Amino acid sequence: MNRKYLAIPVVLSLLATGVAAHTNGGLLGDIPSTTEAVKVDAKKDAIYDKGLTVNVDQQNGETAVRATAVAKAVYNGGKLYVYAEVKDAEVVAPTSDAQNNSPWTTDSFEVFVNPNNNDNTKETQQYRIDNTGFPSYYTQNGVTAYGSKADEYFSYAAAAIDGGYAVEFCIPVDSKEIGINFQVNDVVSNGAQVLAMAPSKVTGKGAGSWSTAEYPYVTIGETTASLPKKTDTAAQTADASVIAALAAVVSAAGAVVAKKKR
Ligand SMILES: [Ca+2]
Ligand SMILES: [Ca+2]
Repeated sequence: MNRKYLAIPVVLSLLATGVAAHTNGGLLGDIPSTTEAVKVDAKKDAIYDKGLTVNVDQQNGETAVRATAVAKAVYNGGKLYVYAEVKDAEVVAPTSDAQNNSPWTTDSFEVFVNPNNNDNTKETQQYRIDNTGFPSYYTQNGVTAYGSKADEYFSYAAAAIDGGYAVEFCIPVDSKEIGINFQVNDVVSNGAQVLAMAPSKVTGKGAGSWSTAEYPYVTIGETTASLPKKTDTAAQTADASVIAALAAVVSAAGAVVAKKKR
């Protein structure tokens, strides 16, 4: 066969692989857009229950998962809000040294964002909050911002809850589809560490922390989410009261009629 023609299927197959790679990790769903205000305080705003839910319970490598999390996400005006509750049977208070020099060795929760879902690890951004609310932000493109230096990149909060801790993120995102990964860092007092991740269809378990091509992905704002308006609730209550009052009047009138018949 002519070499020129032989090359065509190879090129086509490479193109096909390149085009599909960003979606190979699997679609977790749509993060709905909302106009409801969300407060970054590590308390679950009601709107999160209408958001996307992701179980962060997949092992990374061969070590069985211990701590897991449930993350919920909504999108409002260019900001991705993530609220996660981490179940961790042994929450270890981080040292200042760990926070400032190796924050990945703390009991903490991470969100990785590949902003254009293009599998380019250099564009991937790592957002972390430890169980005391200490933030860290990192890219493989030369940015390391721990503690208050992270303020220019995202907003954050953490709180202790029964059986673990809760974290909440507000992350600027300006695209309709992102590669995303969630990670629980679980340390125990002897210093050992176990990770839990979001599910990846590439690995059948969790994606590697910085293996951006293994990340699952989400769409953003294809759906919307809202809460019932408070005025509607008040009106419904009022309607119910009126109906009850009318029913009482009718019932009373019926009683009068019944009395007259006697
Ligand atoms: Ca909140
Ligand atoms: Ca732990």
